[in-house]
Amino acid sequence: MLAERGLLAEYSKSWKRIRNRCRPRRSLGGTLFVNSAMTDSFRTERLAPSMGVRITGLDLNQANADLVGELRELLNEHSVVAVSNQDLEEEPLHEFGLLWGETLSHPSSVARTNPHVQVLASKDGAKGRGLGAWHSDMSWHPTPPWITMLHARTIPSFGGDTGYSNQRLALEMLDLATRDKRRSHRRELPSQDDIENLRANHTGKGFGEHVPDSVHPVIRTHNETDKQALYVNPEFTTHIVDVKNDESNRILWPLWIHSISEEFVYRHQWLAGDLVIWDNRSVMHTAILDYEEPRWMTRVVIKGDTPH
Ligand SMILES: O=C(O)CCC(=O)C(=O)O
Ligand SMILES: [Fe+2]
Repeated sequence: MLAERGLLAEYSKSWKRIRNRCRPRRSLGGTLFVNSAMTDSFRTERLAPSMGVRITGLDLNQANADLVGELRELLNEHSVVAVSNQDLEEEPLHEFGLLWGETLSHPSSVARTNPHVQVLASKDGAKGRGLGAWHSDMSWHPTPPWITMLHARTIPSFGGDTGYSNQRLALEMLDLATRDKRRSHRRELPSQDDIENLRANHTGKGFGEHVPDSVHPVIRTHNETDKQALYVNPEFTTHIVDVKNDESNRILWPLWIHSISEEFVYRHQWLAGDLVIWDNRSVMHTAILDYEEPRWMTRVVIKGDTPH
């Protein structure tokens, strides 16, 4: 009982620290106003304790490098940035992407006129039912996209959310969770020390035999903020390299259960016109395939560095 109380106190201390860190720098009536080079002000509101801001009052068809600089700061701090009420055709979406860096094509869109703009569409609802899987985009790539931007053109009246899980928080809470032996799913959880220098193989073979695998660190360091985050995911990570298969499974499965704990998750309920930008170095995400009406999204991803 005493041990439980100690653990609870530690949990609440950690959460206070995390909440303070996530607090907006300047706040006005619960929302943050940031001066923009393009508009007098755009408005941001926090989306969830774990991550995310929503921005209103912007037209990304008019975006420039200064604005992208401001959005980038918000992204580094909040990991997910949802911009409301946008209307970007494919080419303007690509142009907006190019303000962030080099865009990557995806093996599933090589046949498109512009393979750097991917279309995720379910016209008759057939593709809307299924099971999604948590992942960080294209983690099988040698330089996986540091950000993804996904634009909701048509959304179902019901369902079709996207789940995001903050992998910085997941790592930060790992050692605390390993001490919570009351919960059977935490008994086998490795500590941060156990996984510190491990590397894992990621595969994109689901998109074609020609797609090469990549090996990346299990804990990656953000190249702008220096913050560490877990970087293994159940969709593309196949195994930890240089250990036996059993040992690899023993490490990965408990980590995956931990890494999608509700406390780290934000579920984005799309509004038509949303353009959501997320930081693949800090979050995993999953499509939630529970809808039966048309859903049409366009997507651009920006090439990142080699994870380290
Ligand atoms: O359709 C979604 O909700 C997310 C799909 C996805 O994984 C992505 O765009 O990277
Ligand atoms: Fe994805």
